[in-house]
Amino acid sequence: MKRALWATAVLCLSAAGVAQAYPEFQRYSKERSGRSINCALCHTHSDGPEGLRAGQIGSLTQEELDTLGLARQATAPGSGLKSPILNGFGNLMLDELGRDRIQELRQRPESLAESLPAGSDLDGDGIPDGQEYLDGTHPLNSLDGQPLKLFRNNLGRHGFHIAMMVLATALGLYGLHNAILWLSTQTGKEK
Ligand SMILES: [Ca+2]
Repeated sequence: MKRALWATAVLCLSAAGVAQAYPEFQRYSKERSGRSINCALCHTHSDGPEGLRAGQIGSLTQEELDTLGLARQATAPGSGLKSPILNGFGNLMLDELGRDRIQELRQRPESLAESLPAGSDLDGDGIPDGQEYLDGTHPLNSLDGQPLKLFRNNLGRHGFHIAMMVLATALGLYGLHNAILWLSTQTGKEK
């Protein structure tokens, strides 16, 4: 029964031209970075919007389907709508660009990064969302980023703590060295 309802929903959405994903962005990111990128770049489910699993159209409640319909009509930016089949990055694209601009960018996916807000960093790892798209790393996973960039950002953030650890270690070694020297001296006196 649920499968029949899902099939009906997909047919309706397909008729409205809204059931398909936009693979151009995934393809571009994958080709540019050489990394393995799937639909989870923008979608809730890694296999994309069509199916019965969580985050796919077939699993949506009527209320979520209504929200999906509204989100698909968000042609202009700033709608504030959250599509239930998109993740935070997909919904950022929808809210910042609107559907018309996203459709336009499908023809030149290399321009997506510069179209997103330069300061937006959804996972807070210090690498902007647009750059993660170009790098082929996930903009919602703070552990997924180019190692050198993550190292540099972490060093910048935790530089003070790292300096204190190095200082404490150096002082500890200095103290240990002096303690060994003192023990050696004492041992020599006893002989
Ligand atoms: Ca990031």
